[in-house]
Amino acid sequence: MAPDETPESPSPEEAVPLTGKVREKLIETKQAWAREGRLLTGEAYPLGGTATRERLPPGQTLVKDWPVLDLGVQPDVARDRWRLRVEGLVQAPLRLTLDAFMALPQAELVNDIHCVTQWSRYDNRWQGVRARDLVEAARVKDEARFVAFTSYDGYTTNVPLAEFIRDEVLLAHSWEGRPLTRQHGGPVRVVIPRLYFWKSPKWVTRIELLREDRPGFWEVRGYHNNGDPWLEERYG
Ligand SMILES: Nc1nc2c(c(=O)[nH]1)N[C@H]1C(S)=C(S)[C@@H](COP(=O)(O)O)O[C@H]1N2
Ligand SMILES: [Mo]
Repeated sequence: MAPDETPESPSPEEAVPLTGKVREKLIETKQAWAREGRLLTGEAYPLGGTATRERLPPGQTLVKDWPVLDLGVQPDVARDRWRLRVEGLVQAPLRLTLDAFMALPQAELVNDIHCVTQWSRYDNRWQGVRARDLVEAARVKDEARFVAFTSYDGYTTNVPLAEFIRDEVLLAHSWEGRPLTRQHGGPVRVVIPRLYFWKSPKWVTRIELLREDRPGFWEVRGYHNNGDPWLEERYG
């Protein structure tokens, strides 16, 4: 996709179609693995991610490089056309340009990431805006309980609001001091390190605060709705 073809940030009424040629075969394979329970070790740590002292979740292998995983479509989102909407159950909906986003309080965080396909990568240094600060700026309403994300490739995922506003959750624009590359979700991606990495949308454009949960792309294809790596919540 050429830079001037940045898709419009979708409006809430629109269902976002998956853009371009997604890798149907890959999606089918992953769905089949979910049905069969592949990759499960059966050795979940009973306390789960918020309390365990184990750094590496069960069944995971450490990698030094950083694999790229997505549906095979990497939208080319021009920096001046990127928009982030925060809407739904909020008193002050946001529609931010990248400049406005960069003007929010900035944070630098180091954390580990864990992909459901069994790789983990330690000590990723991100720069960006804390999810909590963003949610506060939008003045979330009391009845909001869940968050749904939409990305420029049409990908969706979901988390409880309580997971999203944890200290270590970030909307990252940079990694190791450099702007996040397109393949890893630039200009801006979400990073939710305590959950499997499919819960961390790349090329994010919309964050909706909801009363009821709304399962996303992989969640409706057999992946676990919560996705705690220490509980081995791969499939659900
Ligand atoms: N928009 C979007 N975000 C996405 C995905 C995707 O296909 N589209 N894939 C998810 C999955 S399954 C993983 S493991 C991580 C991979 O991120 P990476 O390519 O930066 O390693 O992104 C997640 N976020
Ligand atoms: Mo993944």
